[in-house]
Amino acid sequence: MNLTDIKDPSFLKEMNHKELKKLADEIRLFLIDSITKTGGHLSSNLGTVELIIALHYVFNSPDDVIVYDVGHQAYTHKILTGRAKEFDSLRHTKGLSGYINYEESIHDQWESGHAGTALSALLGILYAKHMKGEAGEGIAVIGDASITNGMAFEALNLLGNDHKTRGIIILNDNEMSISKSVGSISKALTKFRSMKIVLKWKRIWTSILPGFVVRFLGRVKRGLRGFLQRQNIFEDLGYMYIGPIDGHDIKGLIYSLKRIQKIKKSVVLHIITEKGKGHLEAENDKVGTYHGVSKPSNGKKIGISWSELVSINMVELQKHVKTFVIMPAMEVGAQFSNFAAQFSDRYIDVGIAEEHAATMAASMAHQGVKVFLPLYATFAQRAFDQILNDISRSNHHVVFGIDRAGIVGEDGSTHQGLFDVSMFYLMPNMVITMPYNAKEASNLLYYGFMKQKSPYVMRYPRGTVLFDKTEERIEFEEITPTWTYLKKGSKVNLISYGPSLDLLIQANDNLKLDASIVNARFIKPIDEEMLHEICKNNQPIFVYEECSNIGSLYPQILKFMAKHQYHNRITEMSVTDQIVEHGHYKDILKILHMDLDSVEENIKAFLK
Ligand SMILES: Cc1ncc(C[n+]2csc(CCOP(=O)(O)OP(=O)(O)O)c2C)c(N)n1
Repeated sequence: MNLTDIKDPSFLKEMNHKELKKLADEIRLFLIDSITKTGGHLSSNLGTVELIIALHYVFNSPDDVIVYDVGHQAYTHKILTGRAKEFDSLRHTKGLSGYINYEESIHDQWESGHAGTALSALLGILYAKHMKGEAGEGIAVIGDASITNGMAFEALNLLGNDHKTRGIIILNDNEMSISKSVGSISKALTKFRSMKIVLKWKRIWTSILPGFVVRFLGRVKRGLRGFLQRQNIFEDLGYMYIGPIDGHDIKGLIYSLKRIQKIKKSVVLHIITEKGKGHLEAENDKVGTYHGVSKPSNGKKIGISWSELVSINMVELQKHVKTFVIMPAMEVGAQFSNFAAQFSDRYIDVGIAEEHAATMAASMAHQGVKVFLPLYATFAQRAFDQILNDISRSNHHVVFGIDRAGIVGEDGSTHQGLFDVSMFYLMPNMVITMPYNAKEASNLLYYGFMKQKSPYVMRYPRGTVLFDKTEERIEFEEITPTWTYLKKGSKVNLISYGPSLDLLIQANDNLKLDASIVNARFIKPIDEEMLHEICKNNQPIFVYEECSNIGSLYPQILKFMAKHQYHNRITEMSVTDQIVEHGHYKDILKILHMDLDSVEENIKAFLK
């Protein structure tokens, strides 16, 4: 069938199992073809095709609400709810979002992007339905890694004990987070999976053995299932546990979901799926390379990612000081596999557990261990309290690598790294830095570990940085916690930090400004000495920050000027109290009026 003709999922109800299976094959081919062109979450979506078809076949969305944890595995849901024709714009500026998106469809009823929220959302939906007197089921799809999240357990704890509220949890178990799932819950799930072998053999027994033997083996199977279920954490928490079943068998999925419709209790349906199914490399990927793929680029990649640069530095740093790395589930994105392999005794992947990671880091620091905690800026938000209470309040020397700081591009509003400066700024004792280039990254990291005694943040963006790893060597130099001039001029002071400084350098060159360009690499605390020097020269001040300006550097400079009665003209460019959608980095800068043209226009207007 032509997938682009689909308007809503009602057509599925008329299809038989064979036709549904054919549809699954077509969707899978469509996904592979389209994601490899646009980029996007490949493996997770290839693993959920049959499940989502079965869910929309059995239930009636939007009256029955289907919630997807993270929302990165829901492309089939997008196709079945009429969005196939927009897939060529997936993750592009003003195009289809890569996640569940309220604006796109009435069938999208829970946006998240961050892992572990689906079960709390499910409870919210069920309680709201009850209060509004609305009929309809609530179904949450959650992966085996996301269900280990603290938040997921907080919701599991409540729903299982709530006998008036009935929710359906589909545990989509592919043994993978982005990389391999970690921890004892993952191990326990592996134990349930052994049931799958029993289930697989059933079809063979029934075809070759006499009836009385089949009946006997059926009893053994039920006994075995009963035994495993009794030992099952979900049963203990008050759920009916069903499974594990093959998550690629549409007929079996429909059978189980229909059975579940008749059960009054909250249910956990455990399905086994294969991440990347139908794409050979993605199926065999045990590292996580195919979890999300980028669109092919024809331009030559210049430099390496900031993540890789930091990871190379951390390896090199071990020659000077032993550090421990706590990694919350982002080994591949943070490019730490090499560190993990070389220093397995100084490294732990703690899973999707940012809050746990922060508190664990605090307690290791309290024991005198030097700890590195890499967090994507957006996921650091999850651990706000732990960072504030356990690290900042107690002044523990934890070094944070805040990755994907700034506009992240294609992942969009749930993933933008625009709030970390504000978040860390308000925390006492916290030092916040951002390197302009590769050399400065080495030095700031070295400073953070060797000179600093307080919690210390080095933030870096998603893009690339000039560094030739085949030619260049990492060398650490001692630096002072001060700002630097990239250039001294006499007409205006342009202040920024990180790679954004390049925009100011270009604007200065293009406009022939004769500006002083100030690298505020220590965002907190500010370099008061240099600020006095800058303010005393009586020239105007222009501040550029690729983050929310609420509680960022600019207001600190204003406070400093007010305190010391400086009256220089001053203005800024930054992200102002708003949500920033997905799209190409450069497009988003333009939309926000923060691109080079806008910088030049603003500076010209300011200096008139
Ligand atoms: C709070 C938070 N931390 C980290 C991530 C990054 N992340 C996105 S998907 C994912 C793995 C999810 O694994 P699982 O739940 O098993 O689903 P699968 O992709 O395997 O289907 C991670 C770690 C996130 N989205 N949210």
